[in-house]
Amino acid sequence: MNADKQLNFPPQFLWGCATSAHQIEGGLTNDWSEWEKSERRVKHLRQANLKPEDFVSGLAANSFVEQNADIACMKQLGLNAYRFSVDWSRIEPQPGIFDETALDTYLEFIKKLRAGGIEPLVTLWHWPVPLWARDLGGWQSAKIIEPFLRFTAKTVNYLNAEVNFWMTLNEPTVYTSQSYLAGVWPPQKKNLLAYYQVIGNLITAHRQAYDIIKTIDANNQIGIASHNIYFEARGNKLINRWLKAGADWWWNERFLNKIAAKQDFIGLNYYFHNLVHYGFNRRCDYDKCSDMGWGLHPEGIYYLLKDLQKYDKPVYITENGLADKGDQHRSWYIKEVLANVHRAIAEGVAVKGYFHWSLIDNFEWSHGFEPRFGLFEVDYQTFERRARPSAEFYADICRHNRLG
Ligand code: IFM
Repeated sequence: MNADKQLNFPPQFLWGCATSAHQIEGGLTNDWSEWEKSERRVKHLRQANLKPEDFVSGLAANSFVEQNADIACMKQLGLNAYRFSVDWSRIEPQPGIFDETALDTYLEFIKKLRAGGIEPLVTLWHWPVPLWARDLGGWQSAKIIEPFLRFTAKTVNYLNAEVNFWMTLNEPTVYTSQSYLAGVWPPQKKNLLAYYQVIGNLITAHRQAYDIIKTIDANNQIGIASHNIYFEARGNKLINRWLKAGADWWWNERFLNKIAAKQDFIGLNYYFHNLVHYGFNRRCDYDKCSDMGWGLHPEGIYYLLKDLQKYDKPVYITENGLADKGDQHRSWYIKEVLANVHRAIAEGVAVKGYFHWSLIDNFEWSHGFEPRFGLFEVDYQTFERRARPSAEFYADICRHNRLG
């Protein structure tokens, strides 16, 4: 793919960045914040010779307070869109009791975005749940659905005048496999039945939330963020093509198919390529790797976008990025990914926006603060944001709606 010539993007293309509440806001009390400090977690980290305090989200990037600093970063980049999530535990700290001060803070933030010409995309659930919802059984229990819908209705009604794009769920397949199959994330289960129960409850929650959000305002555009992996059949061998087809169905399509009638757009989060053979290969034997050892394979996004054409819906790339503290590969990766996005658009895929993960450094879940995904570096002592060189590279693209 030749990314060196000038490539123009369609008019009204959304150029954004993405973040999530638990990873940047700070000061949250939810199932994740409790788990970060739990005996089991602390013991595990100590056994691995790691300092448990480096893995507690705490004040994170203090973004709930540092709204203006984050908006200044967006303006420096020339963004016209921003994807972020609200935190359920902050909005509904007790069942049925809503904190309107928290909602007002989100509303004020969104109004500032709008005043700066930045379109908000609001994610309702990006993984943590309130402690009282955890105690109902979390997403494993169907009892969580009604409270989730209540929270959805309250939040959407409150913010609706300023928001057109809603995302109900972030990466349901990642959450479910990490939390209920691999046992890595809270509640650390390794249980196939629980896994299926959670998937089922998330599907129901999305479908019903879709109807609620549409009833509040028929113009609302609603989707989820789907974490799709580019599975490539090694050597294009028949057996590997079968394996690929199975993996595509299991990981990329199953959830999207179940909610196909209840989504106005598809949100694609792209990070991984996987060379499929008798095993599944995600090792870092690529030319370039992120600080997390994830192989960088920009072409994968082209194939995933082509695959999404069958849904006949607009596509927003709601996340794509890398941990790269030294900013060695970020500009190259953005350039190559966008050249591949452009190629898909030229071949008819209705891609309407790109959101880089992430605006600023953030708390990377079980990996703590070490992975640095930000176009802006965060000093966790002072909360100062400092542009990495790739921020200027991305800004040039956003300002001109053009690569090169
Ligand atoms: O940080 C995460 C985000 O919360 C969900 N998508 C992948 C990102 C990088 O791992």
